[in-house]
Amino acid sequence: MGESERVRQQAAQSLVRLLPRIQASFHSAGGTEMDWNAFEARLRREWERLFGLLIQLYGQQYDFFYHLEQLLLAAAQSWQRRAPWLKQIDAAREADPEWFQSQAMVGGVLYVDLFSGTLAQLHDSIPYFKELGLTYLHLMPLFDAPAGNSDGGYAVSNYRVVNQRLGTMDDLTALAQALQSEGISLVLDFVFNHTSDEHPWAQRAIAGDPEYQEFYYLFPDRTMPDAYERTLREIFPTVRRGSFTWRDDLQRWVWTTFNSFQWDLNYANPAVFRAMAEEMLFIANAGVEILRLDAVAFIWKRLGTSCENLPEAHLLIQAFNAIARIAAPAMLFKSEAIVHPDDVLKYIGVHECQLSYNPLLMALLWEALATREVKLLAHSLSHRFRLPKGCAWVNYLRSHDDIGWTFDDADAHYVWTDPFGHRQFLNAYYIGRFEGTFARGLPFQENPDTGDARVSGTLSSLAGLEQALQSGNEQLIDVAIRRILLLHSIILSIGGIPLVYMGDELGTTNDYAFVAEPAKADDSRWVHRPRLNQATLAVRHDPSTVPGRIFNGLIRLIQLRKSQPALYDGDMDVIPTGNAHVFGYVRLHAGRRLLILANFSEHPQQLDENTLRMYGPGRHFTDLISDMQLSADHPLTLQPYQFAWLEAQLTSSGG
Ligand code: OTU
Repeated sequence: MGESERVRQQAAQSLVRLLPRIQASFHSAGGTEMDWNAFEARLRREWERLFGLLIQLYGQQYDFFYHLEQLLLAAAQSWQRRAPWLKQIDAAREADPEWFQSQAMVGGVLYVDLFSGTLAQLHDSIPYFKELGLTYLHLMPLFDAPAGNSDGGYAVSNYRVVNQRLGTMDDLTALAQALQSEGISLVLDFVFNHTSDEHPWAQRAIAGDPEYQEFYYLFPDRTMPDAYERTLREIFPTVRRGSFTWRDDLQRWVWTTFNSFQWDLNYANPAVFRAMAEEMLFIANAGVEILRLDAVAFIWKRLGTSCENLPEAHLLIQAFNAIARIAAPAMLFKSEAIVHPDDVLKYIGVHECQLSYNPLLMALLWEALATREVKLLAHSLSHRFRLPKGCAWVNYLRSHDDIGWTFDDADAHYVWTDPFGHRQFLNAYYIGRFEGTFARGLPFQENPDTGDARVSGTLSSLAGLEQALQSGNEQLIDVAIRRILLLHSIILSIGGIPLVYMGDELGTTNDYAFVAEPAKADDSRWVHRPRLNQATLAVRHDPSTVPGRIFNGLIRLIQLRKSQPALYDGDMDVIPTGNAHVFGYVRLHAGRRLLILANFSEHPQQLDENTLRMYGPGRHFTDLISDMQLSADHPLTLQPYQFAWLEAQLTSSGG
């Protein structure tokens, strides 16, 4: 009998043993027959997979079966408590598992406090979200977190309590339901690599409870930290060197990959996996349809490795995925892996994360904007964009984080670019240390030893609007607005869910006031997390204003996206445009085809008529952006930063 056959038998036997106990507890807690049947069917469907994953991770533990049983009891209980409106969504999503592939999908992301104040006040903005066409809304971390610096909420002190400044759990659920009834899916974070040092688990560890000390990585002296650090990358070197923090109250070193108050969880301990699975299901039941898995790369550690992207990290996420399928089936995972593109891909799959940020596209769009050349963008995407069926990219231009240059070195060499020098250039360009740059940004986490750095700044400031507004030069302002719309035109058409960082739709520039707040001063990412500006919001319909020009341009693009069946799903082919400054690709779905072209330079660019003919057999196109007809009998001229969405007319009217 082979190993996998043995595991299959073991899985079947343990299910026979566990099911009656789970069922009895389900019914004694008031669960109905119908609900149990639905649960049991999904459990049976996912069981072998879940069991196989957990036995790989934790099979050596003497109390493996105890944890397994507790996990299933918790899953059943969570399902039993799941609200009827969520069970309806479960059914709808299971019947249409590709719902998120629709071209109608458009995402937005915001901080509740900076945008509206509280969760209750956010209801008033639903008409605005609908005006923008949003169907997906990511609210930045909103659970209980330390006062003062909490890494923007990424240090969670309690996954079941909303930060009291923002409201309550009831407010959150009410909002989720209100959004859902307007066709907007709620997206929240699962910050599962670490908790804050104020989380009850950390507090019990500090109080000396050995059970909870095992929830984290604690070391009595430098022996192990030194051994690990030989192969670790420093993530927040300006916070503190290395990845460990000495705690006087514990007399221990604590593993802290990020800030010193963010304690990495020890997933080698099955109790941690089980506890976090329960927290995950609790969050799911607040009405979350897409769960953003934060910092996925770091969740498993092994001595002598970088402790990033280890195989066990994937097993863990897949196990969480199986549990979600069983007890909160509507909920999808979105991977936040801002790492090498090969590693980004490994988190994406229907059994792992159905969605993923696309950090490569993000970084290379800025790269092309700085160089005015699309060779690295075109080459990289030509072989790195395709995803497995049932999965999708979340395409973004900016997030609440920094920009890092996570392209592949070999891709750079392929287009005759030195990757190290190029990253230095890009950093200099976007933090304003390069002569003639249009960008205004700040460095983030500059590492004095390696010379590494990342970039902070809002979309508009990095695209030249801040500098242009300061100069008062109308032509520069116009060019900056063109850059902003050009970038958006790509995330809205390239395939996947476009994600708008709220504020970008109004041309929000950097806010340097964060340096006056002690809790923010040391983290330059706050420069691009500004408060919603009511004055710009008020003029958004006035086409004579800068916010109005950006807003109207963007709304038009969003509406156009939604009307184009060719933009369904993520099938995308990069094409050779024959012009170093023009990025081009074809979108194809259900017999509908769009040829998308984008000029990344401030000079007019031409496209040869022969290139056009290859994509329009009838030789006639309509540009959906400008509403102009064009013919492939002549070369096409694209104005500075112009983009075109060309639909081929199959009937030739000319001759
Ligand atoms: C994430 O980012 C969050 O997006 C950040 O806001 C948090 O500070 C951090 O985790 C800790 O919770 O290092 O600079 O993928 O790039 O996970 C951002 C690797 C980060 C990291 C990413 C992390």
